[in-house]
Amino acid sequence: MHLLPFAWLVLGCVFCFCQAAPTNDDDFVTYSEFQVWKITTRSNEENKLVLQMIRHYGFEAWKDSDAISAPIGVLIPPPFLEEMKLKLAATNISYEVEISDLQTAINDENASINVSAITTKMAHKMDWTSYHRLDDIYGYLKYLADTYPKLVRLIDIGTSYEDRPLYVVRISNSSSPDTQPAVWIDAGIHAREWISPAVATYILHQLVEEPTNAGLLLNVDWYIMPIMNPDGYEYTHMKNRLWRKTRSKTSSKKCRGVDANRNFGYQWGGAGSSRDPCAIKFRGANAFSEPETLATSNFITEKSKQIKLYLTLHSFGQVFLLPWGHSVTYPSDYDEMKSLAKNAASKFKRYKYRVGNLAAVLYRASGNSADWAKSIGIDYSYTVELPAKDFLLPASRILPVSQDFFPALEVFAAKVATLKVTYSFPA
Ligand code: 0X9
Ligand code: ZN
Repeated sequence: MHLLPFAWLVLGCVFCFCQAAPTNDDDFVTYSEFQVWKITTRSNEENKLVLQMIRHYGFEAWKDSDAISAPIGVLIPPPFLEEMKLKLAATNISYEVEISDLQTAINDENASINVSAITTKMAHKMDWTSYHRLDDIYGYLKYLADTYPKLVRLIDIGTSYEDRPLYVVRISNSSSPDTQPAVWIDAGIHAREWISPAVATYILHQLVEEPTNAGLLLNVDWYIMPIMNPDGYEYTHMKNRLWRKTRSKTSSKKCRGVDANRNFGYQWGGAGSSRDPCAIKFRGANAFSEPETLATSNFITEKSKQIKLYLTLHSFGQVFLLPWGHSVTYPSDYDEMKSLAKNAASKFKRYKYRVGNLAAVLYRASGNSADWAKSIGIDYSYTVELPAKDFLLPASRILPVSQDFFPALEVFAAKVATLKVTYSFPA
């Protein structure tokens, strides 16, 4: 059943910072006539007023920055469009309609599908001109491991809530892998941020299949997990394009899923996370309640002497975020972390990124993965918000975004290659 716009009225709390929640979780969610507005406030008072309205109606804010000057993106269901227009006009607050019909934008996003690979029995179906389903992505990982056995190992680190495998790809040209310093990259923690797994698989492709990048493998191992939340990812393809969380059952019968980026076990439960299972930033019943975050953290912990740099890919915002995210405080080596990120960001030609502390630049996010990685002693830990205007990004932008991002890895690899692996020998 497609939920018609008027059904949102009947459902009562529609968007209450909650994930769009159809009555039946198997329903396809349409965003027909939903709009995304960019509201710009000019003073503290205006900012407060807008945030109050968002809270009052239970709308979802797309990037609710703490900074007053930052425009607030708001997802507005059709029944509230007129009322919001009038309210903003009455208070003289300006806004732009960024997306006038969200479902059309969703339909257009991934319009081009890779027909050639489907019809011509290629070894894999991966390309970077469309967003792919999980099977294609996992098929590509297997293809890489089969085709380049000396370089690539596919590591199954566990299973998701719905029993899908969780894969990490190790790339190493060392005769004794696991002894070199390593870079970790993960993507797809948030299901709807499709550009993130797309960039992660592009990175895999470049590191493994492009001989001119061999220098990046000198003295450095790579661990890449292109999809940390495969259940959520599939759900965004099949049912609800804007799903963010995992798909686990919660204490609430009507609301599923945990925000995996609030579920890591460092400062879990603090500011910027919610105890409400229906909230979009639901932290889970306890730290690492999700099989996805638990398996990932176990794997990283096991390799924590080797992994020197943790990079987690999100969208959107064009920013490198540094710990801590749980509060506006800074690790003692913040300046060192920041200067490396600035160097990396200086490689970007097309899209300019900001570099800064997560809580200061954006908002607080207790239980996020990058804070946790830093807390277990990984020297460099970054959250990257890739470029996009919002959570949708036309597939034609996958390549430009990926190509622009890739050179940053040279800076990271060069630094990591100079760091020593600290072994803990058994007594
Ligand atoms: O809220 C989040 O989890 C991130 N933004 S997003 O729009 N991609 O959801 C920002 C915080 C992430 N911070 C770290 N992982 N350090
Ligand atoms: Zn995210």
